[in-house]
Formats: sequence, C-alpha cells, structure tokens
Amino acid sequence: MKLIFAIVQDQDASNVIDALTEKRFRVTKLSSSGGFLKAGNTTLLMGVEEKDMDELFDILEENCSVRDEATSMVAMTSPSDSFMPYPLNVRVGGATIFILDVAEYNRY
Ligand code: 2BA
Repeated sequence: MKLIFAIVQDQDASNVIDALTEKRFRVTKLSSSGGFLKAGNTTLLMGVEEKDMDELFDILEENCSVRDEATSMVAMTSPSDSFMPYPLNVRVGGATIFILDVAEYNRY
C-alpha cells in the first residue's frame, strides 16, 4: 500500500473529492496553505493499493487545473530602505503529489 499526499487548489478540492469517493477511494481532506503564496490550498491524504494508483492519478489529472495567479512581492529598495511592491505571476500546478510506502495499515 502507498500513502499519497496531493496538494490541490481549493477551487478543485470539492470536485476531485467527489470523483474519488464515487470510485470508492478513501480520502482525508486537510486545510493547508502554500509557503510561497501564503494562500489556502487543500492537502488530500489517501491510502491506496498500488494496483489502483493509475486510476487515482487519472482522477486527479482530470479534476485539477493549472492556473496562473497574480500576486505581488515586496522588495526592499536601498538606500532609503523603503518597501516597494512589484507584480509577479506564478503558475500554480493542478496537483503536487508525494508518494510514500506504508509499513502497516489498520482500521478498527
Ligand atoms: P505555494 O508554496 O504557495 O506555491 C505556489 C506556486 O508558487 C508554486 O506552484 C510555484 O509556481 C511558485 N513557487 C513556489 N515556491 C517558489 C519559490 N521558492 N520561488 C519561485 N516560485 C515559487 P506549485 O509548484 O504548483 O505548488 C503549489 C503548492 O504545492 C505550493 O503552494 C505548496 O503548498 C505545495 N508544494 C509544491 N511543491 C512542494 C514541495 N516540494 N514541498 C511541499 N509543498 C509543496
């Protein structure tokens, strides 16, 4: 068994969870935030058998979209040491996925 962490955008979370549970995958939803944008995102925690992983990744790919986000970073200007915001576009992925081996899985 593998443990999958998938970080997805909040806008996609509801659809992807519905699609996963419809196919009988078990999912835990965690509210999270990205360190770079400091914006909310969703982390999905899923324990899956290796034979089912391709189906799970297909569902993530179908339901998670790449989006361009406009944000502003702050730069310090010298010599006055004042802070200047400047616009920045970042491409946020549909899903960032981590796959871990599971030593043991029990449900009581
Ligand atoms: P954030 O950290 O808010 O990052 C949002 C997007 O900003 C990233 O999209 C990437 O395009 C850009 N970005 C992130 N860190 C950057 C940096 N140090 N310099 C320049 N640009 C940067 P994604 O790569 O698709 O990541 C989406 C979210 O997935 C991230 O939100 C974070 O919550 C998570 N994530 C991505 N890679 C991760 C990793 N290696 N470890 C832990 N979490 C990760």
